[in-house]
Amino acid sequence: MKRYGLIVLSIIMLCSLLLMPTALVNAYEAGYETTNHLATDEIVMDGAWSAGNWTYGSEWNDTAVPSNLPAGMHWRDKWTYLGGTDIIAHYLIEFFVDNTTDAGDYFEMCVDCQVDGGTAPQTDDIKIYYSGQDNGTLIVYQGTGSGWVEHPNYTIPADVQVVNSINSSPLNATPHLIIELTYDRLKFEVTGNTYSPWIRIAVYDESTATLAAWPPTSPDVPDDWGLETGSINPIPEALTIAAVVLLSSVAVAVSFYFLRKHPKTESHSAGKTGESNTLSKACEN
Ligand SMILES: [Ca+2]
Ligand SMILES: [Ca+2]
Ligand SMILES: [Ca+2]
Repeated sequence: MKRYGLIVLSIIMLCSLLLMPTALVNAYEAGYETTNHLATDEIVMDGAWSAGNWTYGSEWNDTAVPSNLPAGMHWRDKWTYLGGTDIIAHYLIEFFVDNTTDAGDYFEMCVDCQVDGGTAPQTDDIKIYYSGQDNGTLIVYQGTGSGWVEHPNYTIPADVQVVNSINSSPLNATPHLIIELTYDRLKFEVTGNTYSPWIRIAVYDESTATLAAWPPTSPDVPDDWGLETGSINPIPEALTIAAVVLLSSVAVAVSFYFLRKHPKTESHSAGKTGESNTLSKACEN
């Protein structure tokens, strides 16, 4: 009997050890990460890169660039204090393939406010959903444990605001959809201790039936969203302007090399074109 008990105890301990990594590692979709820095400048909500006297030369240069951005889509974010203790999050989303204003266009951002994941939206999870364009319909949803219902308590634009335009930008000279989103973190109780929620951002163009999502996962499965790590520090200028200068220098150096070493005798392939980011329309609310 004693031996039997020891065997059972050993099996339990072994199972505990095997389960431990799952329990300890707070998993999000691997490879999808960014840092949300304290803004150097507060944005102008006009759905475009606003002209102005910006510290880093433009409205959205004081931001990090997320890893693994999908082809055809770009987003970045920063945050500000507004009137004391409120934490205001600001997002820029650009969708290069969409230059049409369609009723069926949408943008959505899911936020796991308490970073507890799950296979379905929980009550701490929100989804900011904007359909159409140009004063489109903006709704904030809250998880129920199995799906989404409209959040019972929010006001526009005090708690959440979305403004868009079809415009050119420093990221792409061809006019395309540009979205600016601002929302009050404390209103929706986003991770009060760390301000590092899991999030998912997606845009859909009805005209081309193109969905681009970061990560390319379901809006209904918090376990599969990416990580946004909040930082109380502004992004070091060295990581923005200097990085652009460095990349430009490398591009110039590479161009110079090929011009010098391979005059006329070789034709260089233009390279692999970007893969289509046309995905099936995974989920429409
Ligand atoms: Ca702006
Ligand atoms: Ca469109
Ligand atoms: Ca959650």
